[in-house]
Amino acid sequence: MEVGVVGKPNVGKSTWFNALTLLDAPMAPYPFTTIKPNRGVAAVRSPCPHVEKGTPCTPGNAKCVDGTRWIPVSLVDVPGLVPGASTGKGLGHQFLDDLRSADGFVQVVDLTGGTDAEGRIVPPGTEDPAREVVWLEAELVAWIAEILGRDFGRAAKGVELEGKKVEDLLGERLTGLSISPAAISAALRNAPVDRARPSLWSDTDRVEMARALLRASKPRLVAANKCDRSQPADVDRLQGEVRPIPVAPTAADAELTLRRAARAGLIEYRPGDAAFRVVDAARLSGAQTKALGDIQAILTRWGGTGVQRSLESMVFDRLGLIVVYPVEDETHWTDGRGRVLPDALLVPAGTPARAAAYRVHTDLGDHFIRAIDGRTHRALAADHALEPNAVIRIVARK
Ligand SMILES: Nc1nc2c(ncn2[C@@H]2O[C@H](COP(=O)(O)OP(=O)(O)OP(=O)(O)O)[C@@H](O)[C@H]2O)c(=O)[nH]1
Ligand SMILES: [Mg+2]
Repeated sequence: MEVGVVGKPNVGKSTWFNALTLLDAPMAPYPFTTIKPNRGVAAVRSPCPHVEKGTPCTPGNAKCVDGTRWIPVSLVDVPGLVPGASTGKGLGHQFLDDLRSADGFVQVVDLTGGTDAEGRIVPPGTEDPAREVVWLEAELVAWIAEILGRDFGRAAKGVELEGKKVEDLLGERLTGLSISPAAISAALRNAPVDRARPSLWSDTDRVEMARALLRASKPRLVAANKCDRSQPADVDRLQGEVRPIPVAPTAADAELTLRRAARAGLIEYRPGDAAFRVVDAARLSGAQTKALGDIQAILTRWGGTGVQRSLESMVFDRLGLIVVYPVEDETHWTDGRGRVLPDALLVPAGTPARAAAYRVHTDLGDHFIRAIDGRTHRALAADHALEPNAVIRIVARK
């Protein structure tokens, strides 16, 4: 599972990425600071079941802090896209291929309207961030249309002659793009194209198909960044214009400062919170005290920096993922070595028990007999849809 961070140059993509991963991807107030993709691991919060059990947990992949699990999520931050990237403008769109494995996109926009389409600084309010959401979609669509191939019609002719389905050809062409067969079928239903005769599709049809594929397979969320220099009304206006894509205000710069200050031991701050505590005011310089004071005002005005929340909204609401905890002992919620709730997995809501078993190990999926619910101790069949925060033991043939 991976989330792609996209948008035009100089809007704060790398800052948003660094704030969530605490990495040091280069950031600067001019376009094309990022020239090759940055990959890193962020985390989303979920209540840990150890609290209801009353036993401390022994986390493996996802640390637990005060009853909250931090579940890892991969991010990829790419160079800025400009209108016309698909025809080679800016850095072109060759790096879009680094987004192939992304399951969804967070588009960072400059809510202040203070950067032009190429990422140059302009007076606030000059640009309309809603416009970049529209053209960025067009660029992503052009990218997918290119992957479908200009020879799609010719290839489809062969498929028709062999009596095969267009789904098969689409699946083949889209390999490695993290698009499920279900999403391909949904896109085919929604695209205004003649499903029976793909060999007759025009270039426009191919682009419409690409648009339907993007919409069916890659959930998006707009991070309205630099909200520290904007008003809540700006968020409402943007939301009104880009519906149904949700908009979340973010102050990435403030979040990055807080996380680095917390790492340096200067403050206590839990990402997502609307406040922090200075550990020792005497250790702060005058400039640091002033900067933190300004940031506290942002937190108070916006209820937090919004960065952690925007990622969680992407993961839980848009990608529809839930957390499940596989264990080997359904009474004590332990693995074979006695570790309590060692693993937390992110899976799509509605994942059947057997599919979750596959996520743990191929053998467990292949030899699946049943799962056992750690709370009710009831047996769950292979097709039973798991609940959020399920604790399950998987019983498999030896
Ligand atoms: N006011 C304000 N400035 C921000 C915020 N986030 C980022 N910036 C500034 O925006 C500028 C660009 O940030 P980057 O993170 O390099 O932007 P980018 O989108 O990765 O840029 P490219 O890699 O060039 O496409 C930097 O000067 C940041 O400090 C924010 O929340 N508020
Ligand atoms: Mg960047």
